[in-house]
Amino acid sequence: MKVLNDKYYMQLALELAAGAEGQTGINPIVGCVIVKNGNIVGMGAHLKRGEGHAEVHALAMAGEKARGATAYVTLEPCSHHGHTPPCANRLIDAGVAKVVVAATDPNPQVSGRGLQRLFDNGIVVVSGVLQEQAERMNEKFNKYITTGMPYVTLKTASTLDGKIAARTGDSRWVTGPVAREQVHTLRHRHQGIMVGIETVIADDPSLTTRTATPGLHPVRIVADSMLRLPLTAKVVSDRTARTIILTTDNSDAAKRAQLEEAGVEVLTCGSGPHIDLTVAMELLGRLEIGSILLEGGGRLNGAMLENELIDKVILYYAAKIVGGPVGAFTFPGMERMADAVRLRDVEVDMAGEDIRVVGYPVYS
Ligand code: AOF
Ligand code: ZN
Repeated sequence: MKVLNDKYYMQLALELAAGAEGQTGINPIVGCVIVKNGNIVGMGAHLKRGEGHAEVHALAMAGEKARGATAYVTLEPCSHHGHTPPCANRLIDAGVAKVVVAATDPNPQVSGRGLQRLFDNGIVVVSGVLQEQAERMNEKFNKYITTGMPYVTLKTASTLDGKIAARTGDSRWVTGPVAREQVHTLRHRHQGIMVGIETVIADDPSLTTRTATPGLHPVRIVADSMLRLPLTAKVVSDRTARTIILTTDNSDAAKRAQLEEAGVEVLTCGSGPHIDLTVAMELLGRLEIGSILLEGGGRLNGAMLENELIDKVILYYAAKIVGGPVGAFTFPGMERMADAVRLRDVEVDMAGEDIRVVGYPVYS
C-alpha cells in the first residue's frame, strides 16, 4: 500500500510527466502536484515545447488555493525566460510555502538557480525526492541540453545468436507482436529514427509509428554515404513524415538534387568515403533532434558503437537460433575480451515471448 508522504505526491507528479514522453520535443517531461491541507488542489504536466510548463498548469488549477501550499515538481522550477517566464517566480508570486523537487535542472541556464531563487524568497525547499527515477525519466533531455548531441537509443530484434535476419536476408519476423508493439511506442518517444541504406534497400521500411492509438512519427534518418536511396523508397515517396539523408561530400550532386526535389533533406557529414557519424549527430542536434532511435542494420549499429555514440540499448531476443552472417553488430571487433563494451544498469524482462535486455554502454 502506498502511504501518504512526500514520495506519494512526487510519484503522482512523475506519472503525470511520464504520460507526455515523446511529445515535448527537446524539452524535458515534467509533472507538478500542488497540495494544501491534505488535499490535492492542482495538477499539471508540461505537454508541448513553447506551451506552459508543468507548474503553470498546476498553479492555474489551484488558483488562490496555492497560497501556503506545497508544490511537488519532478524537475527544478526554471529561473530563466525561455518560451515562457520563469516558473520559480510564478511559484513565489502564487504564495506557495514549500517546494519539493525530484531532480535539479541540468540546463546551464537553470542548474540550481531555480532552487536558489525559491530559497531566497523564503520558500522551504526540499530537493532529491525520487531523484533517480526523475533523472532517468529525462535521460534524453539531460544529454541533449548539456552536450547539444542527440541521445541515441539502439534497438535490436535478434535471435539468441545475435542475428537480425536469416542468411538470405529474410527478417519477417524475428520477434513477436508484443515486442513489435513496444518498438512502435519507442518510435513515438524519440524525435528521430535512424537506419542504414542497406536496411532501406533490403526491406523498404516506412519507419513510421503504428500504435493502437495514433502516435507521433519520428523524423526518418537514413545513413547513405553514396546516395543509393531509390526515389521510389517509402521513406521518400510516402510523405508521411520528414526524412533526412546523411551523406558525404563524395556523393552524386544530381542524385542529391533529385532527392531534395522529392522533399527529402540531405546533410553532408564529412568528405567520405564513410559518413562521419559524430558530425552527423552534431548536425542533427543543431536541427533540434534531441533523441534518436537507432534501428540498424548491423553495419550502422557497429559503426555507431565504435564511435561511442550509443547511449542506451534495448535488445529484444527471440528464443531462436538461425546462424548465418547477418548480425546485429557488424564491425571488425575487439582484439581482446577485456576491450568489450560493457553495459551498466542492466535490466532483463520478457516482452511477450521475447527477452528484453536494457542497458547503458560504458566506453572506456
Ligand atoms: C520547468 N517546468 O515544465 C519544464 C521546464 O524555452 P522553454 O520555455 O520551452 O523552456 C525550456 C527549458 O525549461 C528546458 O530546457 C528546461 O530547462 C526547462 N523546462 N522547467 O520548470 C517545466 N518543461
Ligand atoms: Zn518553467
